[in-house]
Amino acid sequence: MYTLYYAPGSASMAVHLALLEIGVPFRLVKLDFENDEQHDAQYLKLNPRGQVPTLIVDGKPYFESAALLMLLAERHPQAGLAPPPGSSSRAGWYQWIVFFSSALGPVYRQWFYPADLGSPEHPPFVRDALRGKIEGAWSLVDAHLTTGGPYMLGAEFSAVDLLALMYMRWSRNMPKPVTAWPALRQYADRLRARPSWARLYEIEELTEWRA
Ligand SMILES: N[C@@H](CCC(=O)N[C@@H](CS)C(=O)NCC(=O)O)C(=O)O
Repeated sequence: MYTLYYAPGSASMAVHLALLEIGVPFRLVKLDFENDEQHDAQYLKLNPRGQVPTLIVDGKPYFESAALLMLLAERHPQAGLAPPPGSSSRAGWYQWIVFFSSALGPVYRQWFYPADLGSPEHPPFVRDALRGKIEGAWSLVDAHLTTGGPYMLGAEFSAVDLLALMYMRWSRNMPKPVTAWPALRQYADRLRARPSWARLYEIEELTEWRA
């Protein structure tokens, strides 16, 4: 039985979606960021960064959303979240998972957590630079989907799409949300039509950007 430590709508979302897609039993532990529960001494023993997600697998804690997606896809091959090892699609799978978690993950983190860069609010030039990086990454994905869609790996849905969906949702209140790009809009709609998305919204009690 897996245990997922999560906060609604946060970086735990992709892992939560993967568990729902797989259909395996799991236990959820919600952390209250308002009360800074992610920095409780007990939790820091599981995740020394004081962040979500943390996934307990066979009694041991692991963190980093992209790594957890890969781990789950590998442990549950029947769920079809990863193409077969050694295939060319698998190479693309690695590429896009690392792309999202390196080109978008840290930049979003800086966008939402100015304190990470030492100030309560970003000065305009930092905000513009972060915005430019995020929009640049989404433009690249939009161009890729236009010729290589409908999913990131073409015809095959995979864990990459769950990671992309989480990051797409985070753009909803940004100056240019992903829905402003035509191929990304269709891609988001396609992924948001999956039953796992509706179930996630119920469990995490989310409202914004449902469909
Ligand atoms: N690279 C990490 C980022 C995790 C992360 O930044 N999580 C945020 C929520 S989206 C968090 O736990 N924030 C609480 C905090 O930093 O105090 C991942 O993808 O798992």
